[in-house]
Amino acid sequence: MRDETQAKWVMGDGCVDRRDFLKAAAAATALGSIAGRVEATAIQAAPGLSAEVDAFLKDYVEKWIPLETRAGQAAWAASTDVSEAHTAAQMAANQAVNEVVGATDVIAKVARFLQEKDGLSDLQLRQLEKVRLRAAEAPGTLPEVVKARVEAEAKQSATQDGFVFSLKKSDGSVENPSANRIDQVLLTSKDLEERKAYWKASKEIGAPLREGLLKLRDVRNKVARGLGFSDFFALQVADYGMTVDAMLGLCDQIVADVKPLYVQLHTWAKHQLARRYGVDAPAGAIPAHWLSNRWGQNWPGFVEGVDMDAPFKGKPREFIAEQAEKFYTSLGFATLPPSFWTRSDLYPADPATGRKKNSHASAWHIDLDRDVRSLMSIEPDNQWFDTAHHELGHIYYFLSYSTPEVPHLLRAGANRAFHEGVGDLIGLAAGQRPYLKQVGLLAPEAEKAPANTFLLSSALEGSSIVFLPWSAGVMTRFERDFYAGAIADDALNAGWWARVGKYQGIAPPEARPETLCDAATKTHINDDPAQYYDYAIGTVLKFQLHDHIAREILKQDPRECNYYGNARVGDFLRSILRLGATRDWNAVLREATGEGLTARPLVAYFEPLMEWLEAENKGRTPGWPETPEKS
Ligand code: X8Z
Ligand code: ZN
Repeated sequence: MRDETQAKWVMGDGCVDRRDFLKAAAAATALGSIAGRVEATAIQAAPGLSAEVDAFLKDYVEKWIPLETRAGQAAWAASTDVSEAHTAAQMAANQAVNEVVGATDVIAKVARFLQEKDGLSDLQLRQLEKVRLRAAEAPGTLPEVVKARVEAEAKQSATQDGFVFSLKKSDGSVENPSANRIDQVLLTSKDLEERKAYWKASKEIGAPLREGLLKLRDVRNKVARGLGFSDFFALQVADYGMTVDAMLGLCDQIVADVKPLYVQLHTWAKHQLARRYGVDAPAGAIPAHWLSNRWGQNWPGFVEGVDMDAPFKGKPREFIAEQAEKFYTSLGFATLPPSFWTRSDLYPADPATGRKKNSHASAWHIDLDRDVRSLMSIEPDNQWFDTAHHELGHIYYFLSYSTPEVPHLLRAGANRAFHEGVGDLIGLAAGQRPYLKQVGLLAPEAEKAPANTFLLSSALEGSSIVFLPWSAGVMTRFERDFYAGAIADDALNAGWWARVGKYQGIAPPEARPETLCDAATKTHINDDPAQYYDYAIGTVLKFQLHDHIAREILKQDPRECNYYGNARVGDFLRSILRLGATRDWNAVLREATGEGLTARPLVAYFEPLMEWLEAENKGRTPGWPETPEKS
């Protein structure tokens, strides 16, 4: 989720880093940069501490919300209409909010409250933890560094969102393809030369982003270290109340859990594509330009003879988002506020106007209340159908916890992965055959296709099996190593492709020069940094919640079920969403499903596919050589 206000606002108990924070706050005090409150602090709970904390939180929220709202509005303008003026306004608005949330007296008070914490309620502690993590993003103890971060982030976004792809065609003409157009060619073209040209064009954006990313790494790390985090990656992970090692362990486990199936899919896909392109299947890795996604993060459009886009052709462009809303309202959610429809930016910018906008889908909670918006570039096809359900999941989450019961500071997901998982879950539900058939969106061939064919496309597309080595492996490991300083500045592409090769078994079509930066072609690396494991965990959660809904609520087969119109499914979801971040996420998950986080339902969902793939792959050498990670 690219959400300027909420992305970094997820609760964890953060106990490990809290100690560092106290040390850092005390050190800052000793240096005279915080009015000497920390050392003067009594360790026992002072009488009236709870009232003092309440007064502090009230004052903080009153100052913060209007500024955060203005920053959200400015960021929205900058992302939907790239211009120097909008970038400048975004920087000014972010600077203003940072001055409040990172103020030295906020840092000192929170340190004291968390030290004296006895007698404070869980809800108070959770809010203080949010304040602490937000201050750590912009500590007033390092004003120059915070300012440099604001500037570097706004500039990087402007460079990214204002970039125009360019491609020299064989007839000498130059095409400026949109991101949607590149994706369409990679989805449909059988001409390997054409595919390579579009794939390479999609990577050119890395050149202007490379220097900015290095600068961002340095300022983000400086900011995070200011309050005692080991680096910026550790600060982001702290939102889960987990250490970096625990997060990496969790991600490694996810990769390991899906590896046997991924290897079979990889082998099958490589041979299938070789046949499609009329060439021999290479030994080992799949060439990146063979795949239908710019990063190989999912592999749609594989199952031949089933045109999942056909049911959407010719529909009005409003159809996709309206149909997605209908799914939610059928579960008992309210219709979206009218302002969602008037303020959102849902369709590609008209090239004739010259307006440039961010091309990646996102959901925004501008005022932490009813001003919710989505930025998309919807085309009437199956991928945008899935993405629209994903984005509306964020929107309905925002609306569900924007109630008087949930303090503004806790208007966030149970954790960030919950936020990603919810809309994905509805995307999964809206992709099930019984529902598609009910609403006339099932391609006729898909109706007749054997169950395994449908399961195969579910494993390859969206956020599913193929997505996990990418999200839990490549993205997570690259960003962690990048912020930890384990990837040399002049070896960013080497470091990137070493991880792509290791986890995804994908290789570039030709050597990648270090003047480019293929990692920076992925929007999250620039503007949603060190958080991509959210999507991996969200994927695991999605299957866990889906399994529970199908078996326990609907009493249907998880692979062929229909949530549509079921109020009990809606009640179950709302029981999670309405909590926001007021409860510990592990407890929320256990209470909802009876189990902690587990990939068991995900693996079980695809079990029948394993046998089918093993038979298909008989006689083929599976997998690829896993060269050790180099940077
Ligand atoms: O960025 C997104 C959403 C917006 S929160 C469209 N996703 C990741 C991506 O596109 O890389 C959803 C799945 C993974
Ligand atoms: Zn999302």
